Amino acid sequence: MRVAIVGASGAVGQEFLRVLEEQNFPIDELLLFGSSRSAGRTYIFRGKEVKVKELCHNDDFKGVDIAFTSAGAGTSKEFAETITKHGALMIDNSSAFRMDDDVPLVVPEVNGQDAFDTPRGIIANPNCTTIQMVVALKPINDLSKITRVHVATYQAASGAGAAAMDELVDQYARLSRGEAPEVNKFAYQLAYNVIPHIDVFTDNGYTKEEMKMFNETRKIMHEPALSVSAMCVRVPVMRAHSEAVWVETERSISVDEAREAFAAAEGVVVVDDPANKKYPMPLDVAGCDPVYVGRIREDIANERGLSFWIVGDQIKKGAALNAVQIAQYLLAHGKKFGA
Ligand code: 11C
Repeated sequence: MRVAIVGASGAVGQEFLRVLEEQNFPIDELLLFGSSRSAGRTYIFRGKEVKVKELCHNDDFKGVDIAFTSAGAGTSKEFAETITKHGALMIDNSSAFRMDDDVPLVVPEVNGQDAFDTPRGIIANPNCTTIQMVVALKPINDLSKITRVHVATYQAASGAGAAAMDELVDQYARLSRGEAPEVNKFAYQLAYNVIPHIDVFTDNGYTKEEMKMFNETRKIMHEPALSVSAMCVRVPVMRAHSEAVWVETERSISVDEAREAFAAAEGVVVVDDPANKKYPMPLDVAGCDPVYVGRIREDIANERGLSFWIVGDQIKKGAALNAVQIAQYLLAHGKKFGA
């Protein structure tokens, strides 16, 4: 199997290298692509150096079976044809094609089967906040249809990329020296702050990030009428997103029932023992694969409501791992590559 990573030098690109190794993904040859700036850099994969090639409009993707792309929506749009024209399956981490009817938007634990319907040779990986939320919504929705979701997010710097993570570290360092922090990647200083603004604002007062949670959740869960109201907030955390979630279901679900369903759900780990101060936190979850759920309780403001707290590593399950799991799902369910 020939596998390519596009955007190899970015935070998600680097995570692809780690996840493909960790998952022992079947690869005969790995190709790395990036911008002219990152071309020529080398990275180690399974003990061997691999050099980054510049992404160009040529035939470099001939013979590639799967291309994991994470270089921004503009690059994905510009290079989709170049990447897929010889038959490579593009698993795209950007927002470029997520809401296109002829591109499946996939979280394997929820709608893995959709990954087989790829008329354009493209599968979209959802937004990180959506991925971790739908993994947790699925077992509840299986008990009783969810009619409404409210969610407040606490999103790490990693969501804005490697340079943003560096900026957060640098802001704390400068402030500790009594210097003014540099602000480039966020709207304001993030160190010692929270910023209720991720991506751009849309006409309805929600941000694009919040509308992604609304639209993507409906598409992945095949629930076109589901209401999802999100408030997305950037917090000075390095690399795992947290979410406070309130759901309303058609019938009321007890906490015990919910806890049992979460515990049995694929990709979910329950950490819920408040008496012993046990609940998921980003510091503990960074670098881990599952979505962690805790603080499971009845919503005292809604008799058919449940509330819980979820934490997932944004670069792993929120990005690279989910994309690799899509490919693993296809392989496990009979898709042939390189035939
Ligand atoms: C963030 N969720 O935390 C965003 C990053 O649509 O893939 C991912 C943006 C996307 O800033």
